[in-house]
Amino acid sequence: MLTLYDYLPSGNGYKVRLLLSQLGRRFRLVEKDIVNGETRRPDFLALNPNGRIPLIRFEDGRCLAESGAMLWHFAEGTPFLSSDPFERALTLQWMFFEQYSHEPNIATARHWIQHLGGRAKWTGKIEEKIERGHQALAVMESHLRERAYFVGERYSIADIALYAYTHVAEEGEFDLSRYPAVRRWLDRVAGQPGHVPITQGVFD
Ligand SMILES: N[C@@H](CCC(=O)N[C@@H](CS)C(=O)NCC(=O)O)C(=O)O
Repeated sequence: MLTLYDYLPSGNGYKVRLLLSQLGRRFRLVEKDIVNGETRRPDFLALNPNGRIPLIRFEDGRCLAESGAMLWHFAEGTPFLSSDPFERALTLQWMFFEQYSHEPNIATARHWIQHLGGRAKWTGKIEEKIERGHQALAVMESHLRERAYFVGERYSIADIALYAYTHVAEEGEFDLSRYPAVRRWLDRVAGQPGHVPITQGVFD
């Protein structure tokens, strides 16, 4: 069986849990407490030298890190990833946007506020994260004003990648009422068959 090393509040891990759940693929969950440095210990570093979850270990022992790589791998050949070359490139465009312009700001602000001491402790640093996070949300809002999904007018791994931290952005003190098209898209994604909430780690 597949093994997913993960930390349940992690949006990066949630992307993989959500896709596997929607594909009906079973996996074993091994939780790692990132706040207590469990991914920085030798046993885990032997699996992922980058010291981060999520990490997938396949039945044959091979490991795959990076949530986007996992989404791509598991979605290949399924309706969650287009076979059209341009739509595949657009999927990567949004996934790279998520990793460079969205996640480093929105996920980091949320992590600092929720797990690493609260907003006041990060005064002087968090303001830039909030400003850049809003810039990313504004890009999403402008795209979604005219469209239901990010690529090809249907739900795909581009939506999963962006949903993971957007739907919990308010935990990072991002006011989503400023982004009505994003909020409608969040509802659309949450209504997809097989949807599971962020803290659900295993199949019932
Ligand atoms: N680009 C990576 C980011 C992975 C990442 O930042 N993981 C965080 C949790 S969301 C982590 O494991 N942090 C623990 C640490 O750095 O020690 C991905 O998308 O999977």
